Amino acid sequence: MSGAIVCLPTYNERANLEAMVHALEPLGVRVLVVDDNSPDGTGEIADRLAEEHEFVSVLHRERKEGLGPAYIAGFRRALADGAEYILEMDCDFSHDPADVRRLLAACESGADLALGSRYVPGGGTEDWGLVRRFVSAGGSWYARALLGIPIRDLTGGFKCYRRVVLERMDLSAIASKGYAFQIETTYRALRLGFTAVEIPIRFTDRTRGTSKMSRSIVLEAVARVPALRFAALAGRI
Ligand SMILES: Nc1nc2c(ncn2[C@@H]2O[C@H](COP(=O)(O)OP(=O)(O)OP(=O)(O)O)[C@@H](O)[C@H]2O)c(=O)[nH]1
Ligand SMILES: [Mg+2]
Repeated sequence: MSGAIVCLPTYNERANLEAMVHALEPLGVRVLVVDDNSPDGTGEIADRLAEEHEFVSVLHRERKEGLGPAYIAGFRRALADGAEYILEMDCDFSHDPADVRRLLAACESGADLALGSRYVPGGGTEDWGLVRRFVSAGGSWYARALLGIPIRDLTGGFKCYRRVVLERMDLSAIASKGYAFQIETTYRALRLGFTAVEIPIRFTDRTRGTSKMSRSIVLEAVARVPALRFAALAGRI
């Protein structure tokens, strides 16, 4: 069994989870579903899949607290389970499961952190309207400018970490819940001296289930970016 674990956070993903697990099966990775007590029964589907497949396991959390806390719980479990590489991925097919191999290959050939990136040549978004494009691209531009780091796509949620990156990161200090979590984890990794590479990906809109993106998630990111910069200036990260 490969040393890679894909953390799949789920909240009301009953229409996507089983297909996603089957899409990941041929890749030889382990899958850790992190479900926040989804009212639509995603957690029970995850339990059944874990019974049927040795490569699948489930972490049940009491309540929905956002992506950040779900991923942190998943990272801790993946580290405890001995994963060499730990991946983040949405469970709505916006991220192409086949790209897991490309992110893993980047880490296997030396990168500490591989980022699925929409904003490098070869990457992009499909089906997005102007507003969504503007919010996403503007968000990455804003974070890049304020933090002073050369990463084009800072808010993406398709990532592969080499184990040591998460071991060295102070996971309990991470307060971000939504997109800010993606910015914060990448920034912390770079501050620790790790290397990041951007791997071009095509991002497609979900066709099943509903988005959990909200205005408060965007506003959190807007506020967290300067807070992160100040924390770095003060030597706290
Ligand atoms: N465990 C857990 N998973 C979550 C939570 N919020 C979102 N997710 C999952 O995180 C992934 C990404 O969430 P989405 O709702 O697709 O949000 P998004 O990708 O930022 O926004 P869209 O592009 O509009 O879909 C999906 O697999 C969700 O089910 C949460 O609070 N807890
Ligand atoms: Mg999504």
